[in-house]
Amino acid sequence: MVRNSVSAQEQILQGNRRAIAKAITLLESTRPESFEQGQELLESLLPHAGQALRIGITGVPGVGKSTFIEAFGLFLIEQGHRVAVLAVDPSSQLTGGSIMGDKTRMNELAQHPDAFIRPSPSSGIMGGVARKTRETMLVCEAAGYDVVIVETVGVGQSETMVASMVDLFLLLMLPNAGDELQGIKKGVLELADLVVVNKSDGKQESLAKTAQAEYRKALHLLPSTKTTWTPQILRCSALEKQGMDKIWEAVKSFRNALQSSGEWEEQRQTQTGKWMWSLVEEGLLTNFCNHPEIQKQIPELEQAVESGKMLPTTAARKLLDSWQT
Ligand SMILES: Nc1nc2c(ncn2[C@@H]2O[C@H](COP(=O)(O)OP(=O)(O)OP(=O)(O)O)[C@@H](O)[C@H]2O)c(=O)[nH]1
Ligand SMILES: [Mg+2]
Repeated sequence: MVRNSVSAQEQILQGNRRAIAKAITLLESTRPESFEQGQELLESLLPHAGQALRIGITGVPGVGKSTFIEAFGLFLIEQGHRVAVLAVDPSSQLTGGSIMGDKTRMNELAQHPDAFIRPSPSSGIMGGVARKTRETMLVCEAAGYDVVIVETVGVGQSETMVASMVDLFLLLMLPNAGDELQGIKKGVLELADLVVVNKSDGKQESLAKTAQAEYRKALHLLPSTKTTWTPQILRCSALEKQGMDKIWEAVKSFRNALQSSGEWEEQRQTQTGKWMWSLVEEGLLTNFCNHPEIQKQIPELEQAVESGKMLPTTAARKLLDSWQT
């Protein structure tokens, strides 16, 4: 097994796509032995990861995320980069995901030898999706992808999760500002380092300009999450592949600003620390739920709490007491 994982490591470091896909499958596996093997492989890859620029992208359904990633990804490849695209879709286990649509909208990118596209892991809980996405990101980085894009289609919780694993968070918006500001949760706007008004083409171009001005005002009123960066508002047309250069310039100024102030490294360190704690939390919870004594009590206590016969505090205390003894 050890020899196996050494050669798998080498293949991944050389950028072998099959080996990358196999590693990701191992990491997503629910079978304990595959999982162990995956973790071992991941640990051997970690020293080679961390060099990429990590970009989170979000926006309401239909804003043009897939079209944008296709245009932006191809632009980056033209500039000599290698691009990995990972999707986080908490609803994918219910709907089957938007993967089918994405395959057609990211057609050229999906087939490009310098791109790697991976749909959302379909694990039930958000914590599981977060872990798998982060691990996939690290495998891709070790394989030499120097720009990693993490796309999320959720509105709400998944954005915060993605923001906790990327360097820059990009929010795509529609040109009709009024509706949009209501559709997007305020907390999500606050996470954005870059706001890009998409579909700035044809008849919608003047609307997009108005929207740009509106968002400038709106963002002005919000607290910035970074000390050394003020969020920028740009426009583009993903469909016509216009505006990609300006967005990339903004991404690079963001990186320069944060790297020279030390905020870049600081953010990465904070994220790594939080990552450790989320693994600890996950481990504790699994351990807790697998405890035979606790498993026995859960249905009854849950029922008692839900029907109002027992206080949640009492039930939680009972469970925790059983765990500790
Ligand atoms: N006019 C115009 N249409 C666009 C642009 N970008 C995307 N579209 C169109 O908007 C629609 C939705 O685009 P998608 O890229 O699928 O949007 P999405 O955000 O990925 O949508 P979901 O995957 O459903 O969340 C498609 O019909 C696109 O052709 C653009 O820049 N201009
Ligand atoms: Mg899409």
